[in-house]
Amino acid sequence: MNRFSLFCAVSGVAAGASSAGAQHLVDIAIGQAQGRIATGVFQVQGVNVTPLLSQRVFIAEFGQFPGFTNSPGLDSMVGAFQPASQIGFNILKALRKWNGFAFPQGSAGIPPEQMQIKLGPPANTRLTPLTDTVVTGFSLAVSTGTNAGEFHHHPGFTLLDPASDGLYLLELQLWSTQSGLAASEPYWMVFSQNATEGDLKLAASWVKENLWQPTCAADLNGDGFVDDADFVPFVIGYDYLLCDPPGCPTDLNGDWTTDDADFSIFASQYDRLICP
Ligand SMILES: [Ca+2]
Ligand SMILES: [Ca+2]
Repeated sequence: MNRFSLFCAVSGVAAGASSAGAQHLVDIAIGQAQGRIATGVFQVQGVNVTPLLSQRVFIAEFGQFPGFTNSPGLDSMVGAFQPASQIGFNILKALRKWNGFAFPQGSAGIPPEQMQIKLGPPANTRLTPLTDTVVTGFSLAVSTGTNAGEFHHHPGFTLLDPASDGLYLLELQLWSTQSGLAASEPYWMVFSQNATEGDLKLAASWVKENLWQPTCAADLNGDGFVDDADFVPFVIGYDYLLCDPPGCPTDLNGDWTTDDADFSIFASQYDRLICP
């Protein structure tokens, strides 16, 4: 790729992307892709913000209050969903605790502590199960009026006693009451309770490699193809180099930077065009 084509790719972004609106850059971006809800992150593209719906592992840190956080929240672009429809979540598995090497997936890896997810009235409270069973979560409304079609909420996550320091893993899924819109693929949130940033990143990379196992990570907008629409955000991530919370779709090999190693992966998937 020569510098001229890089310049064209980047300068085309500002003209083509939609208005930034009021999205929270640190939130989990959600939208529709290939007939289902998809998760990702927001990327700054010039003066605009665009969701990259191709991230399924997110990091979070307790501590707004002890054992509590409501960040990242869930946010979409205006018009992303049917106004007044509801989007809810499911807890897909029991909580897991990092053992320094892995989040063990057997029952032995389930800690005695549970995590609470809550927003609004008491009925909107759920606890992680103590076995690997699905817990149907509560749902929240997609906006009407000025920001019609935007979904932006911040459920609170509380680690209950006997909470201890370390890293916890939550496996979730989103669903919608919008006709014809299928539930999301599973996504994962890795929570730090006084863990180091290095350990948090190590654990999140483990989840990507062992649980998510993406087969077409270079499809950054989640449309099933790896083409020029993905090259534009890849170049922006490459120029920026670093990854920010809650995740980094352009870091294709999970080392928390976007560099030449990721470009090699991107190029090989770009040549293939269609995701497997
Ligand atoms: Ca794509
Ligand atoms: Ca990388």
